Parts: sequence; C-alpha cells; structure tokens
Amino acid sequence: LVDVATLGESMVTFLPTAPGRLADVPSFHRAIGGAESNVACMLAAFGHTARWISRVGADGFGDHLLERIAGYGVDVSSVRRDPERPTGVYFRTAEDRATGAHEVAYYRAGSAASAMSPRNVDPAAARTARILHLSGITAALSPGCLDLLRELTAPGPGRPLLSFDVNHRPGLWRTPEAPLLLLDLARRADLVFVGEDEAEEAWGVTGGPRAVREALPEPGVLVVKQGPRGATAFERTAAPGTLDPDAAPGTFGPDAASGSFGPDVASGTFGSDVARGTFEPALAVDVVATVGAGDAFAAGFLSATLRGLPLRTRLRHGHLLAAATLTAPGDLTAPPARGHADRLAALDADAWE
Ligand code: KDG
Repeated sequence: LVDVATLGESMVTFLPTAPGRLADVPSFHRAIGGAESNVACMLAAFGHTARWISRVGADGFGDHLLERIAGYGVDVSSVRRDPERPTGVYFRTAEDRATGAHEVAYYRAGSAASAMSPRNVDPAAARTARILHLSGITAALSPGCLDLLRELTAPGPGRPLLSFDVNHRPGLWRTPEAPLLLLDLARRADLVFVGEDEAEEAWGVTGGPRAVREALPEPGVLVVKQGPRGATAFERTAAPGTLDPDAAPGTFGPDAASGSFGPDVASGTFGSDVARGTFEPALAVDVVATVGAGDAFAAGFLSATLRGLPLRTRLRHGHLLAAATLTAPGDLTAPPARGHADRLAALDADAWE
C-alpha cells in the first residue's frame, strides 16, 4: 500500500531557451511534464510513498521519463512500455510576465499513454493506495482513457480516497461534451481541485467559490483555486475527502464500509457546508512560470490530508509547495523539507501572507 497512486500521461517537455513566439524560439531544453506524475514526484520528494501508473513508448524518451520520475523516489513499476506507440512530447513558450500568456504545442496524439484503457492497466496498482489521484487531462486523451477513468472512479468498496483535479485542457478535447464529462467525473470524487477560472470556462459558473460549490456539492472536500489570491476549500464534516491517519487502509469517512456517499450527498444538498468555506491566501512570490503549480498545490494538500491536518493547514501546505514551483521555470522543483513546511504552515495569519 502506497500513500498516493496517480495515473496519467507524462511527456518529455521542451522549455524555451529564450522568450518569444513558438515560431521564433531558437532552441529548447529538455525537461519532463505530466500533471499526475508531477503530483507523485512532489509527494515523493516531500517524504511520502507515491506510485505513478502509465504507459510510455519503448523509446529513449520513455526511458528518460522513467529514469527522471523514479529519480524522485516514485514507484514506476506499474508503468508499461508500448512497442507500437511513441512517448508523447510537448513544447512551450515562456509565459508573458503580465498576463501569463504562452503557447503550448502537444505532440501526443496516438501516444503510448493515450492507448491506456481498462484492458491494459492493472486496477490493483491504482487501488493499493490510501489516495488515488486522477485528472481530467486523462479523460481527454482517448475513449479508452475515458473508460479507464470511469472504471477507476466508480464507487464501491475498496476504492481509495479519490482525488480529482479537473485540469480542463480545451486544446486536448475532441468533443463538445467535455464540460459534462468532467463534471460527471468530479462528482464521483471525494476530493476535487478546480480553478475558479476553469469552473467558469468549463461550466459557465460565475460568482466565486460558493457558486462553484453549489454546482459541485457532491465531493466531501472541494478546493477552489483562485490564482495568486489564494484558495477556498469546502468540507463536509466527517465526509469522504478526509483521511483519518490512524484508520485502517482503505477506510475514510462515515460511509467507507458501504462504499456509498452520505444521504446529504445523495439529495444534493450542502446546507451549512457552503458557509464553512475556508479561504487561505497564497504566498506572494516572483512568478517565473505557473506550469506545475496546480500539481504542486495538490501534492501539498494531499500530503496534509494524509497526515489528517486541519483544512486551513492543508491549504497552506498546498500554497507552500505551489510557491516553490512558481519560482522555477519547469513543472518540477524541490519542495521545502517537510519539517520546514510544517513550521511555515504554523505561522500566525499576519506572518503568513
Ligand atoms: O500541470 C502541468 C501540466 O499541464 C503539464 O505538465 C502538461 O500534463 C500536461 C498536460 O497535459 O497539459
């Protein structure tokens, strides 16, 4: 049993050596990317056991991904090699300092990971974890990947605590159904991360975090990320989405035994949960690149969830790991040592901002 298993596509990433349009960038240097492996790498670097499940090509880029991700301490033994299909790659331009605008060029259609499906991924690798973390990117990759996510998110006994980052990537989807498919997956999760801007773009939800909670009342914990301002989390008391660090593996919340969600969820009401939204400001940092920051945030929040920490502290751990990533050019950077992060997260509200 590992603390966290993640599943998704990773790619060799090419970061620009100079700012400017994709058409003008003279050269790139190699890094790695992939939202779900980013979460696994940050968690492993932060002292947790983490497994990344995927498929890569039987090529040098696949070797590189496996070596780099394993180098963070992540268990990659469930990653399968595909002799027929290549490892995906992608290129990015530097982010505009004022607006964050940048270009992304994916070369991942027909990749090894896009061929993942319930037929070629071992469900036991995903289930033998305290938390299973998935994202909406995988749903966009192919019908087989969507089937796989549906299977892994199906409620039932033995399902780990299910964490889902909506990660809406409009450029990847080939169907106008994307917003509904993402909403359906998010509804099945115990813990959901979504950006306020994403919720507006995908679901047309305006009106801030409370409006997002009203649109998505099912998950025991919902974290609405508000960019550089901070994040607001909603938590139903003693609901799925929290972990008791002393509980037996695979159990969480009041309904773990039955595998069903609570009656308040079934009826779709959230009542006082809305009033309990907790806002926590982000740290002000000089942003080099935002890529990977959401994944680092998820890793920090999940780490604190694994340790049964209070909601505000979970948010702070998310912000601390995100801050580290925001100050680095690529997806990944070394997180602070856990003891150091614990001391920072315990600072007074005045000192924190
Ligand atoms: O969260 C960072 C990811 O967006 C990046 O690594 C690339 O996984 C990626 C994707 O599919 O966009």
